[in-house]
Amino acid sequence: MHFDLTVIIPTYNEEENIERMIITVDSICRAHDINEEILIVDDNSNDSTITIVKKLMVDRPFLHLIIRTKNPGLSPSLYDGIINATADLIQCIDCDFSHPPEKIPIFYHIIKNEGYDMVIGSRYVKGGEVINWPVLRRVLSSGAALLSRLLIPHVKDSGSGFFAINRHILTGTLLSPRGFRMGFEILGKAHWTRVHEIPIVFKDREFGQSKLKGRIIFDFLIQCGSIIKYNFIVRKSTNIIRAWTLFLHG
Ligand SMILES: Nc1nc2c(ncn2[C@@H]2O[C@H](COP(=O)(O)OP(=O)(O)OP(=O)(O)O)[C@@H](O)[C@H]2O)c(=O)[nH]1
Ligand SMILES: [Mg+2]
Repeated sequence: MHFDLTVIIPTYNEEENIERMIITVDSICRAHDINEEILIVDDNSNDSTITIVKKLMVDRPFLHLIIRTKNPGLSPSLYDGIINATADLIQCIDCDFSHPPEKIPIFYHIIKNEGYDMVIGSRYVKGGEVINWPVLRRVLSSGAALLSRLLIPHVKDSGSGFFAINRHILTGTLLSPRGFRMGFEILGKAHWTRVHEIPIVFKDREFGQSKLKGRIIFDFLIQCGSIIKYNFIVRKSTNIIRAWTLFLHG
């Protein structure tokens, strides 16, 4: 079956959000004539997320489910979703409505028709913002965004989980997904030439629990080291230099 776009939704215990998210994404794609695959990548949730998805799959041939039992984590789940996606164009979106699903057709249009390799929903470009976040989350997220800009300076929000890619940029790339920042891993290592950011308003989740843990900071620092090594020691990529060139030359 041919799909125009694979929408990957990573889940862990999202029983309050999953049904509404699947129905919302599908109705938005239908309204814009996008023939989408929805791929749920679940880390073996112990609530009723998997049961709900299986029930919805009965009359939705575009809805697919991967249940993971090893190496849990958000980035490893997104990576599994990407390598199992049916379409060449791939959209990642959180399940908790923090990312506005109504923007999916904009990502799709830019990546399909304007030749961009990656489109990022950014909280830190003009028009983007974060609402309802506690001060500590704001400080940590802004700090990580600043540190990320030391490596990939032309992208303001490389940590966003709301992004779309053309899968061709991953050919021949060795990713080491860990932590929460899969987009940053792709920016640091994959073969992109053109990246675009669009503003998004990021809302804190209304339902369900956060899975963010303290070790996410540790994972991020390891990831920065891995991207530096990939660029300057293993020399499999020149993305850091390219990003700085793009930044300095506007
Ligand atoms: N498969 C999988 N999905 C995860 C994991 N951790 C989080 N997710 C999903 O990834 C998305 C983002 O996780 P969140 O817990 O919302 O993280 P966050 O947005 O940084 O934090 P809050 O919005 O405060 O909860 C959600 O759809 C989660 O269900 C994980 O370990 N495995
Ligand atoms: Mg969230």
